[in-house]
Amino acid sequence: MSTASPEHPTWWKEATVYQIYPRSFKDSNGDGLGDIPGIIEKLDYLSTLGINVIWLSPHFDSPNVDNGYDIRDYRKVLKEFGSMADFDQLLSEMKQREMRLVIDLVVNHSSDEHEWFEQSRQSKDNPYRDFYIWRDGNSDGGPPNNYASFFSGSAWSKDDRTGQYYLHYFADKQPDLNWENPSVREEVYSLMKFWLDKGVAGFRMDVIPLISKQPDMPELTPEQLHAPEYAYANGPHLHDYLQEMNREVLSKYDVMTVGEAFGITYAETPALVGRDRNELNMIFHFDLVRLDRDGWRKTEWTLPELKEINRNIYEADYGEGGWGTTFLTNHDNPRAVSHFGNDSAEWRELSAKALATMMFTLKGTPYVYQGDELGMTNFPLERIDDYQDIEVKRAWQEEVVSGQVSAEEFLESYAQTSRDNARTPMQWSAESQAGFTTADTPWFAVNPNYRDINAENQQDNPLSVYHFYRQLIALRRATPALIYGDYHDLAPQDPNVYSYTRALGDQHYMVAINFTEEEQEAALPSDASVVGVSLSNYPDEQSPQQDAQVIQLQPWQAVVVTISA
Ligand code: ISL
Ligand code: CA
Repeated sequence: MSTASPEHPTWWKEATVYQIYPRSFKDSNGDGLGDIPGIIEKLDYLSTLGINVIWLSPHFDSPNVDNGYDIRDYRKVLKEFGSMADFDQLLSEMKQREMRLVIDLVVNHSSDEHEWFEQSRQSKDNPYRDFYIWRDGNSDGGPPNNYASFFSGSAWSKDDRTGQYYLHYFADKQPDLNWENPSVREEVYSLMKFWLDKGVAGFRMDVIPLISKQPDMPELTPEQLHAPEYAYANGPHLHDYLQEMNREVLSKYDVMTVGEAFGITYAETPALVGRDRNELNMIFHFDLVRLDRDGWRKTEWTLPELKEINRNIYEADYGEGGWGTTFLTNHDNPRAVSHFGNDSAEWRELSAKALATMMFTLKGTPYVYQGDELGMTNFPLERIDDYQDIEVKRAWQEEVVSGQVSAEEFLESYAQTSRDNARTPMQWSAESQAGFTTADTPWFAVNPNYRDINAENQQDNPLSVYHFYRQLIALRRATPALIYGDYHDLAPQDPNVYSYTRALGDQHYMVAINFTEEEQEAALPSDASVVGVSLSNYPDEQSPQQDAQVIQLQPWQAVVVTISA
């Protein structure tokens, strides 16, 4: 059977990426903190799963104010994570398993303990002064304008030594680098080459749309302040910088790049990922993972809203021959099964498999966040002391301690949305501390449900979430239509079932996913019928029959079927 061959087959379009948050993945030396030798111990686990690309969250020297997204030395491995020899060992062990390593490029800002900032803050005429963004205060001595930090408070901090303010979109210990300064750009390109020459296969680029600042930095309006990323992103030189980075560095290597497109609208997307743009290969949009957010407040979401977001994303990502990503969570979001599924004992496994079916059969390169392949859930966050994340602790000060919001409302919302939900240690076994560490107190508490939910009791169970992920990864890899095929939503307004087709040449697939605890049905495209069942999260006797005109779906049932054209 001849299937149309995809126009631009590429390894990073066919890959399955697995995100590792190193401090919570595996501790090899009993200090309670994950490390690189621990990752090496688990490469076979990932290889069996079918992973061929790892995105490693920052592994660099850092004071860990924002768990490594505050880099003190871009060429040094955080000592608690191991040595450069460990990093080189990880690379070579991955190469032996035909795995590629993508690392995190965090160059919108550095740590304030970076040598560049230590120099820059010394004096106004220090050679490194313009590595960062310094401004005089306004006429009554306050900050230069009303820019807000994503971690609460002003985005400006006054430095007593020179009396000027410096810009930091995140914590005050994460000063923004001044990309208008060619020396900053040269340093970034040089550090990128340092890691690429070691054999790294690309970069995930942290908040990359923020690197070009609006030159006059106007005051923000109240609605801009509600989501300042849109005012901060897409400055006048963003594309100049990315095209220069491509010319100077990326074009010289066979690498992949994925931009964290915080603050980028759909309309601005083709300029970043269009095939002939020579900027980024793909980006993360946040509309889907944040569709039930109003600032820090949790709101409700509906399936038609989720489908509409995907429609907009596909139009934006693929309009000019670009590419995209598909993901349900990461280290900044709650666990997928708790967020979009049903993490009760009755429905957790089924809904985790259903969500995975959606992720692996939608368009774009899939990104699995560590632990979601086990159906790991949110952590029972009850008190503010349960939280570790700087974002929550600073919001608590600004919202609750200031008296604006009740502790109950704040905690009720953050328990569902907090980044900490995804940062608890990986659950490897039912042993103490889930086999993550031999230490009595890991850096962050293990989820108490680790005895039920862990890798060990799933690896030997063919019906586990882990094995269902393994089957989905294999199915996608073997099916060009699921990678390169067209996408058509069969029922955009259906509030209970997500059903769509993927087609390439004469390969026609239909995916139907029941997002409810009741039986539902999914209509096939007119005059089509079921030819075969590729995958179902229910046992065979409840899978769609051949020649079916309508697919009956059990609660949280997900099916991938081949259909007649
Ligand atoms: O949306 C957010 C702000 O409220 C956060 O999820 C996050 O700050 C944003 O998505 C940008 O994330 C990236 O940059 C941050 C770091 O804290 C995040 O971990 C990183 O993914 C600053 O480097
Ligand atoms: Ca350790």
